[in-house]
Amino acid sequence: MFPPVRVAVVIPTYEEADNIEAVCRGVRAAIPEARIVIVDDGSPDGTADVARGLAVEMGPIDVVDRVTKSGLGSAYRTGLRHAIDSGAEVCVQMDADMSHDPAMLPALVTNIELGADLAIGSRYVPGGRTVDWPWTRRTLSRWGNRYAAGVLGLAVNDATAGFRAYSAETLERIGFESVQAEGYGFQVEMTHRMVRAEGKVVEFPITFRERSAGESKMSSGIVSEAFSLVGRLWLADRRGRRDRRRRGG
Ligand SMILES: Nc1nc2c(ncn2[C@@H]2O[C@H](COP(=O)(O)OP(=O)(O)O)[C@@H](O)[C@H]2O)c(=O)[nH]1
Ligand SMILES: [Mg+2]
Repeated sequence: MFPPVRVAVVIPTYEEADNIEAVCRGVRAAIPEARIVIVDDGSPDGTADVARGLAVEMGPIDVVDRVTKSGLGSAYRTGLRHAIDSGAEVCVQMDADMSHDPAMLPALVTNIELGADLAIGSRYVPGGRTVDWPWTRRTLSRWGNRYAAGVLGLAVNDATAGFRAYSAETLERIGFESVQAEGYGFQVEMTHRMVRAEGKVVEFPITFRERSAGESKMSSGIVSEAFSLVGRLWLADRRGRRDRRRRGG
């Protein structure tokens, strides 16, 4: 048997009052002992209060309140730090809108227990898929991922996925708090760091279901940030290789 692993599930929220109960119940059912960390950016619909109410009934749900909407990347940095400081050895990130099926949590966590540094819930490996996404979003996501993986040589099919588990130790090793990107760029930059640090990355197939309640916060700014980020990371890699050559390494 493996030793017990302490798991925290980090869920960033902005205006998810209609979804937060279902996702918390799903997480509890899948991994009853997991600590749930909700990072809410002052949602006007009272998401944070709904979550605090659930904590009374369901046990460890930490609500980290931030005053204004400050982006997905910084919400993850805050939530992952909170999770590690609470003693988590495995940190999961997932969306609040039920796009990520909580029933897949044990599979992601088990991959970390078995030695992976990053386990990605992947839409783009055999067995993975997206449901109810308009073809425009599916195309953007699929080709965005091909572009990022091709340019950066990542050998990862779903580098923008938001459903993933990390070993806490590796998160510290890659210095996750200095990742600057927001939106999908955050996931890409984290994946890039993990690959460059020679972390073990595995992809596990999931079905991603478009939300049925609330609204997406995706914007054209988030997409263009991710595209230009890939260019910046490529340049940084090139400079790194050149410097190593000059040092004779
Ligand atoms: N705390 C916080 N959460 C956010 C922010 N933007 C998006 N989210 C949350 O991030 C998750 C994914 O966002 P979503 O709008 O569903 O993006 P999509 O799935 O790509 O359309 C959801 O749980 C959102 O509530 C933000 O600025 N701050
Ligand atoms: Mg969503």
